[in-house]
Amino acid sequence: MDDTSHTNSPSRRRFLGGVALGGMGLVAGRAMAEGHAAGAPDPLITELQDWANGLGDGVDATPYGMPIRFEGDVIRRNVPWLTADPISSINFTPIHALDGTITPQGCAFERHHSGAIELAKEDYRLMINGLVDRPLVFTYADLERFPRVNHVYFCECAANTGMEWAGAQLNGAQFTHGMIHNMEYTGVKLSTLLEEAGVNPEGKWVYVEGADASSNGRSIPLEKAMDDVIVAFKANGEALRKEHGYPVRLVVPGWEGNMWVKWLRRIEVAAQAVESREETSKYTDTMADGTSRKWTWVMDAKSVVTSPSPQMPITHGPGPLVISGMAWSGRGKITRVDVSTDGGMNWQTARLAGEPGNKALTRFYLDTQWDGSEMLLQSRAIDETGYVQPTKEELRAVRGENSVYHNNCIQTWHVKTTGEAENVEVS
Ligand SMILES: Nc1nc2c(c(=O)[nH]1)N[C@H]1C(S)=C(S)[C@@H](COP(=O)(O)O)O[C@H]1N2
Ligand SMILES: [Mo]
Repeated sequence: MDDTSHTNSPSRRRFLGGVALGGMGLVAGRAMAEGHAAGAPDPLITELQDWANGLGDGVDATPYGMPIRFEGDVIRRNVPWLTADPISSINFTPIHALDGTITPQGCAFERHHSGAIELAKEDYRLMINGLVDRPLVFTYADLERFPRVNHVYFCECAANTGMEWAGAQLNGAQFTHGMIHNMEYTGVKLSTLLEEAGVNPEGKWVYVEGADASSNGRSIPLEKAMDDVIVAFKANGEALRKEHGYPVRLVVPGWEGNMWVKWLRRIEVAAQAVESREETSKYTDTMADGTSRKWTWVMDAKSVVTSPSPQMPITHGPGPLVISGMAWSGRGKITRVDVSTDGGMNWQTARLAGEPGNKALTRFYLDTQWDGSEMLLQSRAIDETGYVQPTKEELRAVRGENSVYHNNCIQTWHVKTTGEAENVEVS
């Protein structure tokens, strides 16, 4: 619990807006974190409460349970001005309010190009055609007869954090980093189905598309398709929700979300990538010199402090403080996460909760003591390839400010003496 991160260095960096960090003083009037150790008796302890004086709901009150009403603001949220309409739009996972690693489907972000469609299992067909020995069509029931796998993976939209390139913009981890979810998928390996169809030697790519109007057609190298891609029908133990591709979606571990085709209807084995279609050129990154980075499928290591953060202010005074966040890498496992409370001058190694998963979210904690002074809170992820999450300056130096996709830079929250937090940049 020893917090070694605070220094009084005069060279302490300034953050956007030009305000220098203040002193180290405690907040006036703030009590230490403690219960009702002394003083007036607590009626919640001494008095009989309503909920103990009558009966609760019977077992059939909610055949399918929803979160209790007190958690009613832990929901997906949209930023209306980002896109023209909610049909071809995106919303954000309330990552600031979640803990652990698994994202409940009910609040996992959605991204649709032509809306979430309703497709019954009975009407579901999956076709494999192209450069195969036997073109095949599977029903949903057919898919259930192949050997199954279970894996936890994150799915991150390539546009996650995309609004933050030019400057700190959206005030909340939900909005800056919420185009991500992490679920346990059950399904059949794509390689199992491709082997059933028999891929011809000329086959080097698969073109995958969905049953919705946009089709969201994408080309995936055969090597990846045969590696860890899953044709999934369950998430977190239950059927996929409509908005996540019911009844079947593609899971493309570690790769950008747009390749995770929902309402999967066709897989065509091809000699080349289908590039002529408009969609395949959408997810390119514009570099500082105007050229494009293309086929940047893998999501690089990234992390964010989810609490404290703008939507999760510190509501207690100085004393014990749990700093929490999540880290992930499309290249494998997270090996270390560092946390800084002074804008990246000093770093402490955070505690990883549980074994880091492969291409899955890892939860980290820094159990620290807050002295009540301002903090410039950051986290920095390192993955098993040795890759270190870059600062915003480092990333801009390579990609410029005109990029939209693949912004995996270190995020800074300015935590004030009041405990409130704000999205800022250090420079
Ligand atoms: N068929 C289909 N699949 C799709 C899309 C779509 O619009 N249609 N959107 C893609 C994009 S851009 C992303 S980021 C992910 C989001 O998955 P989710 O809605 O389950 O969060 O789905 C991908 N798969
Ligand atoms: Mo996306």
